[in-house]
Amino acid sequence: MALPNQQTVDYPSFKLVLVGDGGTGKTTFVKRHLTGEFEKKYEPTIGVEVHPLDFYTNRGKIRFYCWDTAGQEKFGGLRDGYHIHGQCGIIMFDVTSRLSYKNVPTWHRDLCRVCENIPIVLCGNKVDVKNRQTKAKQVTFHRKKSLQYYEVSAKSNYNFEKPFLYLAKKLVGDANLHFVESPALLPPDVTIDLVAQQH
Ligand SMILES: Nc1nc2c(ncn2[C@@H]2O[C@H](COP(=O)(O)OP(=O)(O)OP(=O)(O)O)[C@@H](O)[C@H]2O)c(=O)[nH]1
Ligand SMILES: [Mg+2]
Repeated sequence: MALPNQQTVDYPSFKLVLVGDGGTGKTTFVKRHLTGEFEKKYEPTIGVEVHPLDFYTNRGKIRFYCWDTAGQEKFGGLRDGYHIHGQCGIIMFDVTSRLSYKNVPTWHRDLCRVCENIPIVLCGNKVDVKNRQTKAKQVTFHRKKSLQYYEVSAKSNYNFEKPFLYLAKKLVGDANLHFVESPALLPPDVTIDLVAQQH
């Protein structure tokens, strides 16, 4: 059964699976793209929410069907069942929660078990927070597994397009692909002071 937001489109579309611990900011990140809003309240995702995210590139429009899955075990629903036919992935952790980084290998293993050889981006979210627990140089998992790593902040919009651009390049097979028009965003909630960040 096709849901209204899953109707097929006449431009390339890809299923993107978004995983990571509960509270790392997956839903917030998706909502930023969809509506430009920043959700301050934490409401755990139950099961999965699927959202189409469109991007304009120099080679035309592309769509990611973003499967925003539940990080909390008790709300996991079908879990691995949501990974089926995934064409790319984002694994998100929270740089203010050491545990969420520690759990990255498990999310990676579970995703790769179902989707072999898909491009995956590791995202360390909430880099706007001054007291981070996982510093950039402590993030090494992606090197062993040849994933791309980006530091992001759904709150400040920092690097918010980077994961999508990386995946789009891989999926389309064009390293020169670029986005031509940014989706409208509300002004960021905070301005990020990168110099003050301890990397
Ligand atoms: N400071 C800061 N807070 C953020 C950022 N992104 C998300 N948050 C907050 O983190 C909390 C959790 O966000 P969610 O997006 O609901 O987390 P989730 O990963 O979808 O969690 P589950 O659905 O349970 O898996 C919310 O209170 C957000 O406001 C960020 O970049 N910076
Ligand atoms: Mg969520």
